[in-house]
Amino acid sequence: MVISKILLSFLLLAVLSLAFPMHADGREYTHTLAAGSRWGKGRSSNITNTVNKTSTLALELGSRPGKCSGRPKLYRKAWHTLTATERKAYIDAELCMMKLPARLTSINPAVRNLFDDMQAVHQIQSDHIHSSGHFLPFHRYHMWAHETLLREACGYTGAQPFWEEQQDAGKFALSPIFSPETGFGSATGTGEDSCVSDGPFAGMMLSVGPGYSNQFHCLSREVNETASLMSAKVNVDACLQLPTFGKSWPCIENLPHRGGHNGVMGEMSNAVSSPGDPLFYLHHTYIDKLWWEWQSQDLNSRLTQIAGMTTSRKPATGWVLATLNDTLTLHGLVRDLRISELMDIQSDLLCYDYVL
Ligand SMILES: [Cu+2]
Repeated sequence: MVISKILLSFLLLAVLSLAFPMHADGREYTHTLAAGSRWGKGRSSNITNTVNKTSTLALELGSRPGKCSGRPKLYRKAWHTLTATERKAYIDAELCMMKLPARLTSINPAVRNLFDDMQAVHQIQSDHIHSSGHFLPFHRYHMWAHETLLREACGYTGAQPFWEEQQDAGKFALSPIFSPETGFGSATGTGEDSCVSDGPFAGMMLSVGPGYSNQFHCLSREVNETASLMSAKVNVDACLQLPTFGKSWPCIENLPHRGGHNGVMGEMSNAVSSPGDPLFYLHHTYIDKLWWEWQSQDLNSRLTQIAGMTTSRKPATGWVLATLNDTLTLHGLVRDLRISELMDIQSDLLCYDYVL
């Protein structure tokens, strides 16, 4: 059993490294889908010898007393467990975000609405929020802001759902998340550009992206099951068993994180402009859950563990180590936060939890 898991893991990594060669600078941004802009950057070689423990995470997750006082905690659930009514409420709130006026035309004149604002704040910071110590904290912050805006600006009363990707690995196209009736529509779009053509986002056009550009283009998807295998449980387990943030974060970023992005392809595979696909928020909430599962194994030490640098490339002035004191910004969509304020999802500020 253990041996076969290890073999499977080696096999997966071998297949995937062939399918997704790493780029020297980690990412490549081109304007054609075929040419890629896929998530790259590999530091995955250190994970293959750690798959021999079974997960005991479920026992350790859950509420801690005395936290989140004064208001009800939000329980984030997997999309496939939501009722049809809950799914509709979430999609309706997302559509509402797309109708609210933009706030950040000063940082990107292409934004048309609040949904675009959320894409623009990711686009403009893409270079330092990926392949850096800020990767997991920034995206936790971005997901929390999304949830907060859905609730405060659009009257949504639920929590931010996530996509439990490991159970769909290798068969993304069959996931209920792509249902045209109760999900996000088209696993693979139509036409030369693979434009999403059914479901609530059928015909959706984006004005931010692709990549760092701002060109009117359709929301595209083109599920790739070779890439979606990167989201396999064996990889997730391997990442969660790594002993330090400095080891676990790159593993999460390189395997399940890339699996979700490149498995969906289209806009999702663009490292810079991927929040143009509403699915982005369910994907990154899942990635946030994985980080929390890792933290939950030893909260005493892991609520304060950070590692890596503040950027993905060496600045002219030299590398800077990421610290808990670093401030992250969403350009005023919600207030700036220090990484230390983002470490505990059960704090009074964040106040959410994951339902397994
Ligand atoms: Cu990102």
